Amino acid sequence: MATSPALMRSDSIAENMPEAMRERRYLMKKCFGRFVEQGRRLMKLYHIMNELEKCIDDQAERHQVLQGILGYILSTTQEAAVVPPYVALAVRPNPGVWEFVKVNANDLTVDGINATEYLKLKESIYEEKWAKDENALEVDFGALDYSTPHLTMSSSVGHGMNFISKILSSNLWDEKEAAKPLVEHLLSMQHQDDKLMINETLNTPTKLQGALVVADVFLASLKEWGFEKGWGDTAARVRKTMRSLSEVLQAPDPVNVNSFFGRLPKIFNIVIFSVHGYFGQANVLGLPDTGGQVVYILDQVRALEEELLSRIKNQGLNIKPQILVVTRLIPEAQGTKCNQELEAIEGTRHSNILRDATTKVLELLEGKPDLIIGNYTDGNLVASLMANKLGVTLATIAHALEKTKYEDSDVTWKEKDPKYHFSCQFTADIIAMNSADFIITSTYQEIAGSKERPGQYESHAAYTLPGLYRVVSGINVFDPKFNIASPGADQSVYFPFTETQRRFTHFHPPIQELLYSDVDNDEHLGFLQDKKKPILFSMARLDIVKNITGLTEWYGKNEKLQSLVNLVVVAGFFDPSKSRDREEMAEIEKMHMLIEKYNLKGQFRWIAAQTDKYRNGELYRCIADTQGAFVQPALYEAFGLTVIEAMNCGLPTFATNQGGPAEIIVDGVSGFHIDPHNGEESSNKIAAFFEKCREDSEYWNKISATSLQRIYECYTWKIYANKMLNMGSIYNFWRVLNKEQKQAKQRYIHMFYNLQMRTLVKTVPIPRDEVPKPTRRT
Ligand code: UDP
Ligand code: LCN
Repeated sequence: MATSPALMRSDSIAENMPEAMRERRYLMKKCFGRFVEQGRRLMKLYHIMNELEKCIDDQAERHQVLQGILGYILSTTQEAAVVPPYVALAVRPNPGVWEFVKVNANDLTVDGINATEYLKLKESIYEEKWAKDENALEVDFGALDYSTPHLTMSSSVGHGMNFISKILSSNLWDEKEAAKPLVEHLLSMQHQDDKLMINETLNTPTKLQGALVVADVFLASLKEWGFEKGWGDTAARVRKTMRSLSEVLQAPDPVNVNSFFGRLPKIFNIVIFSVHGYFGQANVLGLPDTGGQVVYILDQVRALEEELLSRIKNQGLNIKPQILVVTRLIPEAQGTKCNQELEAIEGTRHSNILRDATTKVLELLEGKPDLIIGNYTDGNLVASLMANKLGVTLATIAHALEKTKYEDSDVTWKEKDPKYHFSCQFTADIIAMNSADFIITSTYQEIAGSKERPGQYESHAAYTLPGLYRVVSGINVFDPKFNIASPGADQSVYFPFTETQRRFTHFHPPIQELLYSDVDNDEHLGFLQDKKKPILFSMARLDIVKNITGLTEWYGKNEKLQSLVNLVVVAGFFDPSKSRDREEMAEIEKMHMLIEKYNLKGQFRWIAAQTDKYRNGELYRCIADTQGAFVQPALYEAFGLTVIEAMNCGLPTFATNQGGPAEIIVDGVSGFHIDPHNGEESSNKIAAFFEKCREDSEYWNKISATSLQRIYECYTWKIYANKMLNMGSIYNFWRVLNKEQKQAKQRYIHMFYNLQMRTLVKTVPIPRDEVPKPTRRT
């Protein structure tokens, strides 16, 4: 990892680089000469490092250069646009922080340039004429962010709500009249025709403060003093909410601002859009475009409804909350209920799936929703259109954005558009991000990546689709709209194996059969000779990125691991001819090949994809009974629900260090990280764990317990729902405070949508004209 040798945070690269270049003039001339030698091209960090190695043969000297300022600059360069004699570097010293410089390879002069100039140089590698066109369309969302305060530290990215609480508290503290918008906000609160919180009697901060003092003493006659419903269901709770508001008015601090907004009766009805794939409650997992996202939304609905019911009760209100998940109606539903217009969500009282008719939302809710949540590109786009139309607070979620999945997908969009429709996808994404009042992510890396790798949102800061438009400022990861709210796992299904009373024992016979029977059938293949060994377990879709074949190969190559454990994987199915997905077919064939190659029969069981989550929950626990472990070996994983499902069951977990799991697990404490690109190291690490468990009988229990502790502290739906509703309330006020700027941006988005998006969608064939190949989201 590159550490800055002499550069201070405030130092600019453009200021430091010339002097550093002078000190190594001879070498740098040689290096930059090599960079431009091959003409126009886009170089990535690994190209730069390769060239550097070739230029400086002497290892000691190379080491010295890499340790210095130049080494720091070059190793934090994400890419370089080479347009001889210039080499323009896009340097990323910290997550979310970018600087662009242009070096002349002939005389080594260095100029600081802005994003526009950098993008133009980059475009000229692909479409020079367009790059030089003064009238090429430039999109600049940042120009409309003139009044939004931004976070400054990379480490605080993703904690927007805390930042906003800070701003609100310091604003309220600043001047006497500063509380006026808050009073107006409280005055505007109502549910259908019922007024909530306060009425016109208390229409100034002074009157409200005075009344709060009196009301504290005379709770019985609240209405007389100008207070309405919504303060609490008991005298104690009413008093607490009032004191909380008094504190906000008299001595605001971020904590009491946050807690007061959390108590406000602001959200009753929520609309969630999830348009892609098959959205249903049974028989859908594994169908095109349908994976953890469906699990996420259904669990999210249950958690939000529970939290809403508890809050509404505590607020002393008798209001029925409603959550509607709006999705596509699919006439040929392949044995699912995706052709049913309205379907109640199991485990909820007031939540439904609505298919097809968005106009029905208003009818079903008998009014506007209080919060709209979008999911993924298509869901987010529709959600943003509806939220804008109705003037409702908008949250967006997109656990895996397409842009970062394919290298240079922006500059090479034309060649990939017929298959992937990137132009539409990126346009929809940037519209939704900018429309959103707040953006929810599961992890930090989703927003701002890591020290080495830019985040998914970060990659939308500045990019270009040559020939179409250039985005000079798309989204700023320091915007306080970003919030990390990680999902949980359904704890009525995924609970510790030690809770014997709750266990779904009726599944034990079929699970025994699934794991240990000696015959092959449609559901399982291979057998376990030594039934006493712990089981190393994995479960995922059979996609390349999930790397189940990688895990099988690591196991096949590692005799030590084979001697310690059996391997059981749940993934896809066995007959490649039944798959509609070319990638999956190849993975199925590879699995069969690996079983033969490493002669895995007798210690390896391949189970076909499972659809019953209750049985899956018990399956994780049965694996824990064997003192086994779960492995998530993905080449990249946005979040990784299986990781937290396994941990919830008390199963020690090894998970990829590429993506979300690297944040979920604290390596060596609450589980282990593995490097999917280094199978030998990873399988040795797993083997070492099982060896240690043999030596120390308490070690397995210790890791099991710390995994659970980690889950309870950070990854539960209760934490998520609480955060989500607090955000809904606080960002609702924030958008009122920033009304003018919001409106200006909305007008800009409206124009962009009408002039660009609507034209672009016409280029996308409707699905029935296409080959039935799903667009992978994950
Ligand atoms: N899953 C399942 N059966 C399978 C494979 C996976 O029920 O054969 C479930 C798994 O329990 C989890 C979800 O599908 O709830 C996968 O979510 P994850 O976030 O791990 O990956 P995604 O598929 O969304 O990429
Ligand atoms: C999408 C993914 O790729 C997974 O990593 C997540 O766990 C899933 O959605 C649910 O958020």
